[in-house]
Amino acid sequence: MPDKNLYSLFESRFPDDMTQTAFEGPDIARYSYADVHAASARIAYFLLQQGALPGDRVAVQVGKSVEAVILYLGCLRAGLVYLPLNTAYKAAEIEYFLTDASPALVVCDPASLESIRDIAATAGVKEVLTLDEAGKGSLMTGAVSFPGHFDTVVRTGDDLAAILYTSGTTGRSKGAMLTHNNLASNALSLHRAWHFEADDVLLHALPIFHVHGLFVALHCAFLNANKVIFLTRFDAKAVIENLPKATVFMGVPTFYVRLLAEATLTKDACRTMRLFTAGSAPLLEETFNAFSARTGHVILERYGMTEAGMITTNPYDGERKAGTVGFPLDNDVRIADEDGRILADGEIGILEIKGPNVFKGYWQMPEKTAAEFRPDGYFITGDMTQKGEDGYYRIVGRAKDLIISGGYNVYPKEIESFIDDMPGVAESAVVGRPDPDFGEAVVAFVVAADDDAGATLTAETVTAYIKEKLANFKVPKQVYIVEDLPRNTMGKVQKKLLRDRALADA
Ligand code: MLC
Ligand code: AMP
Repeated sequence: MPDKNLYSLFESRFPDDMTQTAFEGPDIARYSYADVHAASARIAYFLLQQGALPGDRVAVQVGKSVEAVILYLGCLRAGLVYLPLNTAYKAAEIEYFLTDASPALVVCDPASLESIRDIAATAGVKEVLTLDEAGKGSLMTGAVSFPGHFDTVVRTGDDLAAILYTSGTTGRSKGAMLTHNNLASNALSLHRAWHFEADDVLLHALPIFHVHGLFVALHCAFLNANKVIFLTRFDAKAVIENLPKATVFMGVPTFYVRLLAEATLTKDACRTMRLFTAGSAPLLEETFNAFSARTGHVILERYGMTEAGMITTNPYDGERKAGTVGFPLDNDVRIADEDGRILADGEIGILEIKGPNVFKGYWQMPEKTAAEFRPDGYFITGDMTQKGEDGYYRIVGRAKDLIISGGYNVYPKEIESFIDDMPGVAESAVVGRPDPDFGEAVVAFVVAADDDAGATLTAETVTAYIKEKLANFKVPKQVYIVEDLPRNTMGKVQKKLLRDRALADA
């Protein structure tokens, strides 16, 4: 059986001189490719020795460190399925993921060990290991005595490499199953499209529990054994200080808004750079224009999603157009109406895609998977799209009720269900409001119940209630207590009116 393990692809591109730098950064030690290769071997051995078997899931909720990246590589090598979780998730959210994915092992920050151990025990997890932001914990102490050579487990292209949870319009998160082939094909497409070269240096400031920071950015670098300047969090000043050592930077639009707020972002600071890319949310034309005026660099905007990696990109060589996401990568795309009727060029409809990058389906949700694919295999993205006369694609809206705040997806339904369960609440509606920093901000409209708890309900008590249980990026930036929700004659909440009100107030 030919080996399609993604790690084997990376290994085939490792440098002849393995002492070359893989990672360095202001807050971390330097790691060579030899260090990364040996450490991922030790982790692969250790995880298997802990009782995990190839195909088992390893759920990981840890801060950003090089060791966390090496853990991802170790999982690939051991044939384990990597399941990263946003560090902002709270206990109730984690409980859902662990119960749904039934991982063999969990790796968490030592600070959350106690609460995660309880949840893990209920979910039947064999072992909980720890890894902190400094790269220390029982994972590393357990792995250290194992050999630095490991025969990477052979995988077919169709075997799972990772499961990434994405929220759903029904409020229940779905685990997108990504295969070794999905990840490898997309990495190779991007590497080619964006002209990665041997001497590129990637400045990395994204979180590593989502497609953008984990796959898009790191995979491009690994395919050329590039050096990665690894920032453990996004800080605009630190990014600008490190730009003169880098050639490529990738960010969500909020990163660019925050970089532009710094006077030190100048042409000179960008003198070594060859490429800035943006995605995960729409990049405003004003940000695109301000960035090119200030730095002389035209941001390359691309579009993608958890289920498919990157789908379209503006051209590297041709014109990069503001407000567009360019052309399809190595996947077939078409624009259709809600019933699947294919529309003519220029018409606005929902983008459907098919290709080697498109995921295998949602973990243990065959009905949901079937509902999001057409019979001929096209996946329905839910993004309203238009192909212009110039051939460029534009994402003009969303058919799904989704808010993207600072690059994180928030599904109103999840927040509404949560608020509706609060004592004193009759009902609620959650919408997005334009926000200069996060692109969109979450706003909630809440109707108090006609009871004692309802009589004392305030915006502050609603916010505090949500903050205790849900990830902070889901917490509404504003809560309105209202008499009732506007409804149409069918009884459906008129979210547009709520959006207009939130916008007028902003
Ligand atoms: C943090 N907060 C957010 C938030 N991030 N609120 C809304 N939206 C967000 N994205 C909260 C904080 O907890 C804090 O709340 C308050 O807002 C201000 O925090 P901050 O210090 O300004 O936030 P910071 O820690 O600097 O984080 C902002 C950020 C981060 C932009 C750096 O959100 C980020 O790294 N975003 C990138 C997301 C990403 O990688 N997406 C890719 C998904 S993949 P409080 O209450 O504590 O004051 C994908 C596919 C594709 O979509 O196409 O790429
Ligand atoms: P996620 O599920 O976190 O992977 O988010 C994917 C969603 O982000 C897509 O379905 C789009 O709605 C949105 N998205 C990603 N990139 C862009 C972009 N460049 N412009 C507009 N929306 C984008």
